[in-house]
Amino acid sequence: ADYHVKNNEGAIDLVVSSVLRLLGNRQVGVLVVDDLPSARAMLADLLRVQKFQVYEASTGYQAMDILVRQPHIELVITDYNMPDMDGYELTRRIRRDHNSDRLRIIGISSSADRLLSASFLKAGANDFVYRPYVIEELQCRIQHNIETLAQLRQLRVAAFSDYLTGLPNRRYFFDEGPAQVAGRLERGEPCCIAMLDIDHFKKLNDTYGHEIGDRVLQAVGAKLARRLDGSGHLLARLGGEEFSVLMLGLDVEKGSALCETLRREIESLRVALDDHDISVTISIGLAEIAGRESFSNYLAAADQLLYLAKSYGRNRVYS
Ligand code: GH3
Ligand code: MG
Ligand code: MG
Ligand code: MG
Repeated sequence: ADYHVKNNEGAIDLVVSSVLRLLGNRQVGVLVVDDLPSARAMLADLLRVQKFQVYEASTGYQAMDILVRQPHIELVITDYNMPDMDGYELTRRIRRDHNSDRLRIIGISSSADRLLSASFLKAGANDFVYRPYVIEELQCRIQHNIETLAQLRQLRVAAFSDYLTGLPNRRYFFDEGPAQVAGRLERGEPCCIAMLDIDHFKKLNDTYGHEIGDRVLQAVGAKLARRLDGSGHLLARLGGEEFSVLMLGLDVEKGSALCETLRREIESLRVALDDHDISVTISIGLAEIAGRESFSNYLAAADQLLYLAKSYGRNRVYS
């Protein structure tokens, strides 16, 4: 199976889109909370025209209920004066479970109390307007809050992905891995962790130069990502020419079989240079995650097994 890597953008898109999927998708949901139906409908219509997916609640309790069921909501616009729970209390309660790096809150009130805006902001709202408000102003405030979320999302993606390959990076792997493993083990499902390392990569760099080495790293990363896309397993570039796959729900036997598939895929990978193709092989160490050890201990165990795979001749899986 030839795979020509003249440019790697397709592969990076593939990986970034899977990172984005993990970090939350792009459809913007807005929740409008107001006990007065006419005011609520007016604002909801305004937002729908702007292509937001709009949800409406007439009480604070209803709003909290909707937030639980619609995790893609990114903005709550809430009235202050409402029976049972006012907008200030609603804001306080929302902030127990939702940080403002993923969910923005704008308060609205016709109250004459000029201190109300400060109270709202202290409770965790990001913005506030007094009624009667100028529609353009509210629209600008909504836009700014949505843009801020998008910027924060970009920062998260950048912080969690490897620049060269576009794969999830070491930070993401160590942030996300332990929680994923814990969830599986609780449900009695097996997990294993694979360390992958390109064979004689230093020689490849010495022979062809660092730039070609980089292209090979991209090609290997893209091939692994393509093979694992949709599997639910967690692939990352840990650094250098080392990758890891956290195999969720697989015991060591099934994990071995998957490692063997990955090994063969890389063996058959061809990276096209101007005058000829080059190929590489990988060695893999696979450790079962059986219980109480720390995540990094299991990774260290996989690394030990990788060392054995190297010493037995490379281009093989050792578990
Ligand atoms: P082994 O089969 O035992 O794994 O040998 P190796 O040569 O692959 O292993 P070694 O750890 O000695 O060398 C790894 C090399 O990977 C050394 C380093 O220059 C290279 N490397 C690390 N990161 C990058 C990178 O981002 N780009 C390129 N081109 N090379 C890198
Ligand atoms: Mg009201
Ligand atoms: Mg290495
Ligand atoms: Mg190596």
